[in-house]
Amino acid sequence: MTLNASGAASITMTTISSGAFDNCGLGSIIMTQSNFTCIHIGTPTVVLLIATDQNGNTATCSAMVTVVDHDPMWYLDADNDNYYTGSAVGPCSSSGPGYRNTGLVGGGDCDDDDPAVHPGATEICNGIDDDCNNQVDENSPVMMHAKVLLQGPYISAQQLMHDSLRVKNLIPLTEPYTGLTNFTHIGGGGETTTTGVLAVTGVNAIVDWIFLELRNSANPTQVLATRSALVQRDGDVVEVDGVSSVSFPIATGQDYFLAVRHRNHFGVQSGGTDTYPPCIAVESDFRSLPVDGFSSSTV
Ligand SMILES: [Ca+2]
Ligand SMILES: [Ca+2]
Ligand SMILES: [Ca+2]
Ligand SMILES: [Ca+2]
Repeated sequence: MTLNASGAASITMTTISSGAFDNCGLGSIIMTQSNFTCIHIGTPTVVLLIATDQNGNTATCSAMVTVVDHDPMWYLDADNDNYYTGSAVGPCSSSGPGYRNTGLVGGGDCDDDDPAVHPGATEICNGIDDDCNNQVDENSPVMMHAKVLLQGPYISAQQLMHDSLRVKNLIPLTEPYTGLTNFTHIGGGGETTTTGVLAVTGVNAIVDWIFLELRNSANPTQVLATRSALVQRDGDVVEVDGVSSVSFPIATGQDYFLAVRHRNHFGVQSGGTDTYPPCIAVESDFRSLPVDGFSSSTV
């Protein structure tokens, strides 16, 4: 028999015998043991059922009871994130604070003091292994902080671009490059922003959508990934939220050329490749190029 979660179990007379009878009438039936606990695990116990009739005659039958520990077992989940660490222990083992036997999803919690860390957690850029797969900050996208100035809206006296398109509500909420000749999205496309982002004024006001390309370090004519992004008046190239570094879902730790393109302007490409590590936005400053966008590596 199996102990319950409290480490207890019991048997009844009918567990041993379906019944007893006597022609002269039964006097009494006793069972030598009915309750079992952790101390009975491992060593079989003989239980006797002794029936006595009204004349004092007795008859006996016996059963061998083997007690096994409770299943499911207890597991240590000290941070209560539903993932345990270590191996299971039974109710009769030294389960103490932090042990649970219900509601668990699985084991392998590599930090049982941090409920944000467990198998299946989202790996984020924080210098630790959030999902317990022995890799730190894997799956990080390539991130970049590019700066670029467009000649058309550039006001040299202010060293800023004007944001007339935004003021006139001419910036679409969805990027305009999908479907345009000479702009082929790879991985990107369909990016959208919000009216709230386009309501920002000042040096961080949005000037327009631009088109970013990461290109093969061994063959810069080969585009590996694209993203539509926004450019602010001071030249910062930002995500569709208007502030964040631009992310590409492409392998980190590799070298790429970066090209910045616009539907009404010449594009530019980085003069050399940059290595893009996980979780770090690589700076790419194109503002020192001639403002018409030409460079030795014009694309
Ligand atoms: Ca845990
Ligand atoms: Ca944890
Ligand atoms: Ca990881
Ligand atoms: Ca991480």
